[in-house]
Amino acid sequence: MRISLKEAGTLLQEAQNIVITAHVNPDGDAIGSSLGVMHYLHDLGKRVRVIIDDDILSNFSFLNACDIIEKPRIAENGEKESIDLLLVLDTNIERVGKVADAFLPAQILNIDHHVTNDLSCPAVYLDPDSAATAEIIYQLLREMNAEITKDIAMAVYTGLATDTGFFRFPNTTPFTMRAAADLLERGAEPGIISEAVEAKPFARVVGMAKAVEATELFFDGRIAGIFLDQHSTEALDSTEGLIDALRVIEGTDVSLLLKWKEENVFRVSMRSKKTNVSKVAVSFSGGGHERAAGCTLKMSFSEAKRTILEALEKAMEK
Ligand SMILES: [Mn+2]
Repeated sequence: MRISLKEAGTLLQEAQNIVITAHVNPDGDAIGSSLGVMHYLHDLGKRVRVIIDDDILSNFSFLNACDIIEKPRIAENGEKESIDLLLVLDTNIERVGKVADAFLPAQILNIDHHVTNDLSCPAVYLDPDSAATAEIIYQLLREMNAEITKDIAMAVYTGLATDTGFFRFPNTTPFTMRAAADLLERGAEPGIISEAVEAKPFARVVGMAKAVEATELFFDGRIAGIFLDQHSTEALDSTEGLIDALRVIEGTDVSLLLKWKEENVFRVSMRSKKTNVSKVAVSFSGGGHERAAGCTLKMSFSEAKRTILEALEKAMEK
């Protein structure tokens, strides 16, 4: 059921023992939003933990309390721990991994900005017009008259900045910029944040350059794609940011990254300037936003490549 921002705030205020979680493969928005709310609830004297079923990139360790993020632990007898509230951020509950099995929450509150959220949680605040979940968190904190400390400002700004490509993507609105300006006034340090978030090991920079060299163009150059089979995927320690290197190619609408995940399973990420790639992602049971979406294809490498290109060309013809 969809609820208002005020109702979401009431659920947070009423709970004492709270677990915050976000999607696996957590990005700056998932981590920044989680830590932002965590600091606020902690300042109110509540018992609050952040539990995410994945590794946290060291790029985010500059954020205060990033080191308190835990992984879920399932009790040996399978018993779930009772808590007042499970706060699910930046995804619906489908993508939180084992966190869903570890707890028995009296209430689940889902806050998200993905247009593909299926509203399956009992209480959902969904705003697909928000640039980031962090932007909703900012609104929520203002709604609750929260004191926005430097720790909160750093975390929430990180979410805003990373989901908007540092305020360049078309999801950036006047409200996003005003929120960011306000967070700067409350202590967020944009230079420190961008430097930390964008830092990459030398080997990754060189590996990415090699991957970019293998970029292929399709459909009169309107699609630019990198296709990584098992060998090429394993040669890279991360593909973070790789797809963004293709966005700048002149005449390209859709940038595409296909990478190996496991035997006959490939992960597809798409970014676009015009085409609604969330529709393409949803047609393969994925999700995301109109201009940034992803899905998983269970088939051979060559089949996956052909399948996603055909779907994209069809979507672009309209
Ligand atoms: Mn997000």
